Amino acid sequence: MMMQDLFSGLTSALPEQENLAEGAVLLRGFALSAEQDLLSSLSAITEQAPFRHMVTPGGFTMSVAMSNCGPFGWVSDRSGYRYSPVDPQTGRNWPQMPESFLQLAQKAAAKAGYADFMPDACLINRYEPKTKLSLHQDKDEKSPDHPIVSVSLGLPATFQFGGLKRTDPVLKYALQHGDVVVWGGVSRLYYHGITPLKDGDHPLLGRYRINLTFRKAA
Ligand code: MD3
Ligand code: FE
Repeated sequence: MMMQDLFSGLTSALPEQENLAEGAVLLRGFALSAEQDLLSSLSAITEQAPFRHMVTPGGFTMSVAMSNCGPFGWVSDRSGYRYSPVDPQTGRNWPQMPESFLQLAQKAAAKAGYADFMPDACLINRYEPKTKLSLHQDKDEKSPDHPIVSVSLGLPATFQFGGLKRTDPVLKYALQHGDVVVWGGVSRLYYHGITPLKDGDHPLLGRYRINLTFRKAA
């Protein structure tokens, strides 16, 4: 325990590691030691594959702006959702997954009990105030037997997750800059989303929240 904790009362009472559901582990602050590397790699990626608002098969433009890195990227348009090795906006492959991204994802997965996680896709979501992500399941990956590792950076968000059915009751959690969540086991197919982002000013990311999700797509 830090000396300060004994008498300041200012440090957080939240546990460093918490089980959110069966197979889901929240690692608070796990990405903090890598934040500089993550943010500089992120800038290099989005210079090559700029953030864009994708269109859903139903014709709605998503409020989340997205990019990808790694062998596969998640894309959506009027014809559906899928993983593609090519960025449809540039016709080029997605940028390589940086070593700092891969190492963080593997370290987090191992800590949560998934020793050999080999992601081949990293979806990068960018939120600004009012941006939301409606309740959904992640089902576009070939197998749900691999976990998903999510990394939150920048402004805090309220994350909600329920169960296997859209109508299952939801729990809400605050996700802060540096938090990492590993979703495996049955929780891998739970409905989840992000409530509209509250305005704020993050010292490193200003008015943005960035979420990285590492997946095994193929
Ligand atoms: C639970 N992203 O990209 S991260 C997504 O913050 C996505 O941008 C949100 O949902 C975001 O698909 C939530 C937490 C998360 C990610 C994937 C999950 C939770 C999950 C997959 C299965 C269950
Ligand atoms: Fe998701």
